[in-house]
Amino acid sequence: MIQRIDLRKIFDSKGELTIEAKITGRDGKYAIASSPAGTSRSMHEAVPLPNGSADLAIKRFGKVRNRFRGIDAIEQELIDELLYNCDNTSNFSRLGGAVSTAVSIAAAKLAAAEEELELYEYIYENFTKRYGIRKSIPRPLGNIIGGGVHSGNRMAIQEILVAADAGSAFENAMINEIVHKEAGRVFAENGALGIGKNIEGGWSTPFNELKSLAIADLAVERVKKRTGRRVSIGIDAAGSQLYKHGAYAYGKKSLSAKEQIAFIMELKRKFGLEYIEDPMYEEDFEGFAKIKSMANGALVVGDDIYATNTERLERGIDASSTNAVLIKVNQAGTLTDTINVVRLAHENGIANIVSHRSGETDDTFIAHLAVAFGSEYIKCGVVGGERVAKINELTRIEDTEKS
Ligand code: 2PG
Ligand code: MG
Repeated sequence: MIQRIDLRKIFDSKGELTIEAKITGRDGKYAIASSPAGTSRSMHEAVPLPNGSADLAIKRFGKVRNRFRGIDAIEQELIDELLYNCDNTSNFSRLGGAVSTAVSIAAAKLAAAEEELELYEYIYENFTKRYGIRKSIPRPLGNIIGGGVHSGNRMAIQEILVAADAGSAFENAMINEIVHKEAGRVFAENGALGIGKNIEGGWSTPFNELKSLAIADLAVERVKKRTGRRVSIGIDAAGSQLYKHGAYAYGKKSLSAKEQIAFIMELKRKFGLEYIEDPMYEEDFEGFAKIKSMANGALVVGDDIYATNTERLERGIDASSTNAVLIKVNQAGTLTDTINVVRLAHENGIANIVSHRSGETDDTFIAHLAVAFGSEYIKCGVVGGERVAKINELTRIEDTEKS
C-alpha cells in the first residue's frame, strides 16, 4: 500500500536536473527511482519536464500525489493509468515524463521489495512471462566513438557501437572495455592525441564517419585477434538529428533520402555493420524499410522513429520498417506502456533493446528491465560511472541467475 510519494530534484550525468521519486509503503518500506534524460530526442517522446522546470514538475505533482495513497504498489497498471489521468495530456507535458517515469519505476521497485523479489524477477514473473517472453542476460552494447549532438565534432552520425560475443555478460563487457581502450590508442596513432570523451563516454572523434569507423574497425580487429572473440560493430546515425530542410546534413554536404540510404549501405558493406539504429529520420518509415530489406541479417533498430510507443511501432510493423526496437521508459513515460511495446515487438518477431539515455542517473533499473524483457542487447555505453553502474548490475544479476 502506497503511503506517500516524495519527489526530489537530482542531477543527471550531464549536470542537468531530473526527478527522483521515493515511494513509501504503510510498513515504512520504501523504494527510490529516478528518470534519465535524452539529448537527441524524438518529437514523439514524453516531454521530460513541464517548461523544462524540475521545480514546476514537483509543484504540480504535489497537487495530485495524495491520489496515489492507499493503492497497492503491485497495481502497476492502475498507478500508470492514474499518472496519465493526473497529467491529462497525451505526452506528459503537464506533469513531465521524468516524474511519471520515476514514480512508475519506484512503484515496481517497492512491489518487488514487498514480494522479496529482485526487480527483474518481479517484472518477469508478473508482467512479461505471460506473453511468452523468456528472461535472458543481454549482451552489453556500447558506443566507443561519438559524434552528432552528443559531441559537436566533425562526425555527423551520433554513435559507433560495439558488442562482444564471448559468452557471459561479464566477459562481453570486459571485451567492450578493451575495444574502447584500443580505439583510444588507434586515435593516437592517427595523430589525434589527447582527445576527450563525449557525454556518453565515447571518444569524441576529430574525424568524419568513414575515418572514425575505420578506427573502430581496426580496434575491433586487433582485439578479436588478441582475444579470439567475436565483436560486432554498429552505428546509431540518429537520422532525425541529421535531417535539416528535407535532407541529411554532413557538415556542408547534404544528402537526399536516396543518397542517405546508399551511404548507410556503403558503411554497412565496408565495415560489416551488424547494428544500424535510426539510419533515417523519424517519419521515413519507407526509408527504414528499404534499409531493412537490404540489411542481410543486420539489426535495423528503431529509436526516435518509435519513441517506445505502440502506435508508432504498429506503423513500423505494417511498413516492415525494422527488425528491432529500442526501449526507453522515459520516452513512453510509464512502465506499463513500455511493457506493451515490448509485448507488441515480441508478438511480431521484433527484437527489443533496452537503452540508457545520454543524461543518466545512478539508477540501474534498465539492467533489470533488459533481463525481464529478454532483450537482445542492453545499450548502456562502455565507460563512465553512470554507464558502468548498469553493467555491474547486469553482471550481479547474471551471478544471481547462475547460483
Ligand atoms: C540514443 C540515446 C542513447 P539520447 O539516441 O540512442 O544513446 O541518446 O539519450 O540523447 O536520445
Ligand atoms: Mg538512438
